[in-house]
Amino acid sequence: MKFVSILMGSKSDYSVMEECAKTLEKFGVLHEVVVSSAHRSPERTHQYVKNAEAKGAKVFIAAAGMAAHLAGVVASLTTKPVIGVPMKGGVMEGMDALLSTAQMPGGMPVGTVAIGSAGAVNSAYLAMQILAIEDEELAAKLKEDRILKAKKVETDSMGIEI
Ligand code: RP5
Repeated sequence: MKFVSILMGSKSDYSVMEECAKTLEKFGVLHEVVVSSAHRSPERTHQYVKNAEAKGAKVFIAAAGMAAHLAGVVASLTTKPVIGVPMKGGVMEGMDALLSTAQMPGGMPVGTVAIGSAGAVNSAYLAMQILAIEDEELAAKLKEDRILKAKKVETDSMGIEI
């Protein structure tokens, strides 16, 4: 069964990554959330990615903070798209995680989104946009969502017509 896999380096990342899961739920996209660390549980991470791919994971989302190697490790284990979400925290408020996640060597990409909450939500959207290439129903839902977002801008503009 096709699904999106969400990995987090720590349970402490879930307060932010919950928004990713909720966004996927809103669109009815199957997903599973797993805590596994690149550093604290490397073997578990390897085993999970291999099993998840065999079970039908089509896109991996990996969130981690500080020396955030989780997305890079996941990318080393699969040729499915990997989206990295840098978590805030540590002394650099997520800049350390952003660079650790994004600065992958050539040929080993991690599609990296914004630090924290916006990144968590965008990781879900990006995963869905990837799935929607071959899922017309999901593509239609994403288009409808864009229309609603544009309408909200108009509503928020307090009666000023353009
Ligand atoms: C990273 O270290 C995790 O992804 C988390 O963002 C950060 C801190 O982890 P905890 O000490 O809260 O478990 O590996």
